Amino acid sequence: MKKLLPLLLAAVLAPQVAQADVRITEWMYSGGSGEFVEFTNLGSSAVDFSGWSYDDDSQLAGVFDLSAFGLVAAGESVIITEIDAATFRMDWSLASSVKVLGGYTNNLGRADEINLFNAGGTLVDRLTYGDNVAAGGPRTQNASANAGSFAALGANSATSWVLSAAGDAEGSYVSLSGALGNPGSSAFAAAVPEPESYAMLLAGLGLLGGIARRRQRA
Ligand SMILES: [Ca+2]
Ligand SMILES: [Ca+2]
Ligand SMILES: [Ca+2]
Repeated sequence: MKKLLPLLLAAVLAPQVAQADVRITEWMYSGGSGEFVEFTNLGSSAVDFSGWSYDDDSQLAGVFDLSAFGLVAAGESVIITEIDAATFRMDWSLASSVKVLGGYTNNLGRADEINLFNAGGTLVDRLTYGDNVAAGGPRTQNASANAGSFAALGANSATSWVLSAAGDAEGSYVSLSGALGNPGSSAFAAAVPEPESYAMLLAGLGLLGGIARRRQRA
């Protein structure tokens, strides 16, 4: 086990980096010019969205095709919204370079779920929320929500998410239609764990291994 652990970790960590680093980074279920969801590539290399898809709480891969996002650069945030892309960009004063896919019809509700799938149909990230149900989380009506910490990203814990506020770390602002949010960027894109974080993770696992060995001896 002592020798196997580093090999296992290397095998598990290496191939997953490219897709595991794409996260749901913002959502608003109602208000403004229309609901939206933002995905951000928090990794250090581009991710090809060909064949990737989105669905709400029916959890089906392939429902809303995200292929048109193409190659999403490291740190880039992309958006899906129910209205058309041009209207969304105008409302939020976004540059034409910000990738927006409009016209999805899943219609996120007050209690719902955001599911992101890769080309193989494997779930990449999920966020289940509902301020009026057990899942919890903020009510994202006319204000979007952002993960309260880096650890909250990908954790599917809506209660760890916070509403956008003017002057927050995400640079949230009021859209022309009066909604509050920060579509098109994520403050967490600049906070990707560095290699030393992985070293800390490995050290932590080593510590656990040590505890397990001591228990075995006891
Ligand atoms: Ca909605
Ligand atoms: Ca729904
Ligand atoms: Ca954002």
